[in-house]
Amino acid sequence: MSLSRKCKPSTSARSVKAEVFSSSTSPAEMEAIARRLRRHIITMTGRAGSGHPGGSLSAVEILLALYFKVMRHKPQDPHWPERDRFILSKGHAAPALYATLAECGYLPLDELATLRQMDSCLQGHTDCTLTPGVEMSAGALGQGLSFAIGVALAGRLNAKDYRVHVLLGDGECDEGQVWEAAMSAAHFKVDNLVAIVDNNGQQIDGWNREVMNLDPFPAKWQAFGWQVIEVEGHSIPQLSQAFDKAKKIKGQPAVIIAHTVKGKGVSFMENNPHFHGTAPTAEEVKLALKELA
Ligand SMILES: Cc1ncc(C[n+]2csc(CCOP(=O)(O)OP(=O)(O)O)c2C)c(N)n1
Repeated sequence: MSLSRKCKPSTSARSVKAEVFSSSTSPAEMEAIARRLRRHIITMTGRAGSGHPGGSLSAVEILLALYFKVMRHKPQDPHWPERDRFILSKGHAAPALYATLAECGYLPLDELATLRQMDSCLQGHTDCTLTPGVEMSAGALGQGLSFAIGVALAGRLNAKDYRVHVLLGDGECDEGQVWEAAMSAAHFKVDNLVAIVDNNGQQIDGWNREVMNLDPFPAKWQAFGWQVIEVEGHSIPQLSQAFDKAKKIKGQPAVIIAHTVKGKGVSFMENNPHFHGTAPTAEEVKLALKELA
């Protein structure tokens, strides 16, 4: 017996209107959506009493740029064969992805309140059999880049022009599989693929430089045959430009190293490893929502 159910279809005005998402969302609207995404992340994890708020908050603008500016996709048709793909490799940041999918219209906003419940379609880590718009079940770190390369190569074999985007954590890059995959993407000249690293400098136990130093991080990707683009990861214009630039790179994969802040947007969560995998208390939810009002 399955303990989880599929999400209800969305009936939001946005999703009914949206055929293919276009990049017409204004900067002010983008800022408002970013704030809403952060509010969703706080409310969802606070209500669930568990989850990963820190690495969800750091990824907000990356997801926003992709889903509202960069990618070609149809919320009403999650399996549309021509869609650009987004793969969340750091699967613990599921709240950020669920909030983004709900804001786009893949699922109703009120589903967000069910995060991590036994019968919810929104599990603590992503499950592609339950949530519309989720491309890969994740949670075991290190696998998403390999998966994304497979999806990108399939696109090439099938003469499809979709692009594949995969979001990794920087702590996740401690995994050897990431570098095996990186090597193969360069070898096979996978240029319909963009990896984004949410470079917030922290992982589960604190700062990367203390747990496992990744430096020199951009030089490592370059040495593995990737084009590296570095951006301020909370700037939508910089992210959008980086994705445009990545699209023009031929014969080589591209990685966007997005410099971000873990817990971004909530003063007491920023750069605080406690909120890697701990939900805010009811009091902290109140304080956070006040800051994000
Ligand atoms: C294979 C594997 N090992 C360990 C974990 C436990 N774990 C969950 S999140 C995390 C830290 C990830 O750090 P990072 O990728 O930097 O994520 P972010 O800081 O962006 O949340 C770890 C070790 C896991 N999910 N998978």
